[in-house]
This record gives sequence, structure tokens and C-alpha cells, in this order.
Amino acid sequence: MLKNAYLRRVYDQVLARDPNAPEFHQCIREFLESLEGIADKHPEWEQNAILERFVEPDRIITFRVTWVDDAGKVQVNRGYRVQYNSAIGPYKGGLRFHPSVNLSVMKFLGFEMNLKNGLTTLPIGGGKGGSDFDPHGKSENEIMRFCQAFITELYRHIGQFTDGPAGDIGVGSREIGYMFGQMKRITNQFDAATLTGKHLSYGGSLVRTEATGYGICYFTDEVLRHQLNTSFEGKTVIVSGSGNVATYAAEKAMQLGGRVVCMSDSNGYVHDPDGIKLDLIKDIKQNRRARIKVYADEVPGATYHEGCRSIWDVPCDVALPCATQNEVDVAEAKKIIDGGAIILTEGANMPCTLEAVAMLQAAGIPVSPAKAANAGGVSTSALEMTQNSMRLSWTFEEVDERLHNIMRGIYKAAYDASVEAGQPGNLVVGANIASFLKIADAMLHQGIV
Ligand code: NDP
Ligand code: 2IT
Repeated sequence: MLKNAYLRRVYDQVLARDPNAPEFHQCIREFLESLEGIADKHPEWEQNAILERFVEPDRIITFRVTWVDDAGKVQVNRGYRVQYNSAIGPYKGGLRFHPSVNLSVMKFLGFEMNLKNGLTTLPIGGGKGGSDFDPHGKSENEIMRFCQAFITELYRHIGQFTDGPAGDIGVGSREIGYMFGQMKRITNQFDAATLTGKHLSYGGSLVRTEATGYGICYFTDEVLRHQLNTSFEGKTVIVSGSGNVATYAAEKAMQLGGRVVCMSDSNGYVHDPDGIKLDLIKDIKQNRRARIKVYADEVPGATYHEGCRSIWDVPCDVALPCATQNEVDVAEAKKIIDGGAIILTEGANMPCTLEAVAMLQAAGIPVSPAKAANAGGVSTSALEMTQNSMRLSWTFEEVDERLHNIMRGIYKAAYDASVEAGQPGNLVVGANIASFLKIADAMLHQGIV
């Protein structure tokens, strides 16, 4: 537990203020533990209540979302936006539509988003939002009506200089399009830079769709080369999930010479020892919006296994959890270690529990934290805003090269900070410190606000 008295006091206050928020406590604890080695050197933090301010969101907005389903029944969901910190730029972060969304999940995602954005070198603060709406099984019209109802309340709280939402679980370019259209209808403004992840036809950026997944592999490649003196070439890779992040992480892993053998959804996983055929995954998930099980029905030699967590029963060299928070706990970490993995990169936000990270690190497996490794998505969102502001668009190659350079820079910043903190290669500690020092500095310069 925390040894530094100031850090402990801040943590105890978080526990007391938000008693029923396990995900939120988890990310705060990891963050404060990362500061253990350096907090004594910064008396100005306590003097200015920097940490107390850093863990408390600037603002939390919750609202009712009322919409009508296809049967004519009125439905009520809850909407959220956590505007966490705007020290280095307007709040920026995705929207999640999933039945598990609650305030603890929103606050953890907002807190992580702020630290992530601090690593990107781009002028974006942190925020996150969403709803407990479940998109599974909804018709196209129901999705549209829900998105319109959701943004009809949220639009008054956002804007390119205030807060810029994007996608996350259950929200992709289809949902962003419906929200953009409704916001334009209400405001009579074509305010492109407020929402990112837009379709290419009206201001989206090339590479944004692929960016999170590609960035995860660019980051993993840095760790493989720099810390393990190897590469993706010939490695067996497992990617959990089969949504936006997982699909393009798998694509880049293959492009870099890896062989992806398993992918999953929330029901189960498929194992294809010959290597996953990604075009078929894209067709099943993006076009047919069907379950991943269908893959095994259509590919001879592939098998389907009920239960998504057992994906780690299959041995791999490179583990890329890309579905959701806490999908890798000690049982899964043990399987990953026993299966001979040499590296784990967090693709989803906080996919590993604190205990799982500790076990993997103790086994000598470098763990790349989500806030560093999956920052390619939001970075490319910020590049989308840049293009919107300039009223022009860059080529695929130009955006991809910027993304690649940003990921290299984030790796270097996190690694250098881990060395500075006396824990070389501990990227969990390094990423937290590198980002926090930057944001804390901006907060100090802006006075007591
Ligand atoms: P998608 O909605 O596109 O895909 C989510 C995937 O994860 C699906 O395969 C889904 O399965 C699975 N999944 C969701 N919830 C659970 C659950 N509770 N248990 C098991 N599986 C689950 O989302 P994204 O790919 O966009 O997001 C995946 C992760 O990456 C999230 O943690 C998100 O916060 C993070 N992320 C996303 C970014 C982005 O740009 N989109 C950027 C950075 C991070 P099913 O279809 O069965 O629900
Ligand atoms: O978690 C994340 O980084 C995102 N959901 C992407 C946020 C964004 O603004 O692109």
C-alpha cells in the first residue's frame, strides 16, 4: 500500500468520496503508486493541492435519454459526460454505449483519458462519456433515434474549444454520423472539429479507423526491438475482442510479420491455427454485425470455444487484450505466462487488473499500459481536428507517418521516465509520471482554478 503520507491521504479521500467505484479506485491506485518514488521531491504538489485537483473531475454531467423503440415503447437510458481536466487542451475522449456503463466506469475512463492525452504531445485534455444503452440487437432506426436523443442533450456541453467526443465500445462512425447530423440540425453549424471518428465523406480523417490498433502494434514493435531485441516477425499473436481496436491491431500485427491465431467477442473465441482470415472477421463483425462463432462455421480447421476469457488457454508469444477492462486477471495472467508469452500490450483501456500486471512484470514480461499503447486513436482524432480546422485533408501515408512518430515518441517518453524513476523498463510507472509531470506543470502555471 502507499507509503507516502500525501499520496495515501489523497487515495483515502477518493475512497471516502466515491465508496462504490471499484474501477475508479483501481486506476487511481495504480497512478498514485507510480508517484511513490518522486512525490517527496515535489512539495509544490501538496502546497497547491495538485493531486486533489487531478483526481477530482472538473465537471460530471448526467442526463436522461428518452427515445422510442420500434414497438412504439418509450425507453429511458442514462447519459454521462465526465469532463476531467482541461489543463493542456479541451476535454477529449470517446463515448461508450454498453449496459455495464456506470459512474465508476466513466470516471476511470475519463481519468485514464486525461493521462493518455498528456502523452500524445497534442493539445487535448481528458474526458469520457457514454450511456448504459445496449446496442446489441437494436435495429438501425433504433440506433439512430437513440443517438439523436443522446446528442440532443449532450450538444450543449461540447464544442471544439470545450469538449470533443469520439467513439469507444458500441460507438463507431455510424453512431458519430447520426450524432453529427442531429447536432448540425439543432445548431445550424457545420462544426466538424467537435466530433471525431467521422466518415471520410464529411470531414473524417484517413487512418482514424485503423489508428488505435495500428498504434498498439507500433508501440509493441518499439518494446520488442528496444527491450527484447526482436520483432513481430514469426511471432504467434492473440488478440482478444473483435471490434475496432482488435481488428486493426490484428491487421498491423500481421503486416509486421506476426501470425494472429485467436480473436473473441463477449460470448467466446475462435482459434484458427492457420492464422485468422481478417477479411472474414471484418465481414462478420462490420457488415453482418454477427457473432464471432460464425467464423468457425465457415472456416475448415477453425474452432469456436464458449467463454471469452479462455482465449488465453491458447499459447502465444504476443498477448494483445483489446476488448474491455479487467479481462485479464490473475488466472488469465498465469495462462499467458505459462503459455510462454514474451510481451503483453494493453489495447483496451485497463484490460489487466493490478494483480495481473504485477504477476506479468514479476515473470519478466514487459507490460505496456493502455494509456501509452492505445493513444494512437485519440492522437489521430486530434489530427482529424487539425485537418478540420485547416479545412483540408492529408493522405493516408501522411497521417500514418504522423501516427507512427507519435507512438515512437510516447514510447521514448515513458521509457525515459521509467529510467528517471529508477525502474527502467517499467512503462506503467513511466507513462504515469511522464504525463502527470506535464499536466501538473500546466496546472501550476494556470493558478488556483
Ligand atoms: P468495439 O465496440 O468496436 O468492440 C468491443 C469488443 O470488445 C467487441 O468484440 C465486444 O464483444 C468486446 N467486449 C465488449 N465488452 C465486453 C465485455 N464486457 N466482455 C467481453 N468482451 C467485451 O469497441 P472498441 O474496439 O472501440 O473498444 C475496445 C477497447 O478499446 C475498449 O476498452 C475501449 O475503451 C478501448 N479503446 C478504444 C478506442 C477507439 O478508438 N475505439 C481508443 C482507445 C481505446 P461483443 O461484440 O460481444 O460485445
Ligand atoms: O479511449 C480512447 O482513447 C478513445 N475512446 C478514443 C478517444 C478519441 O477522442 O478519439
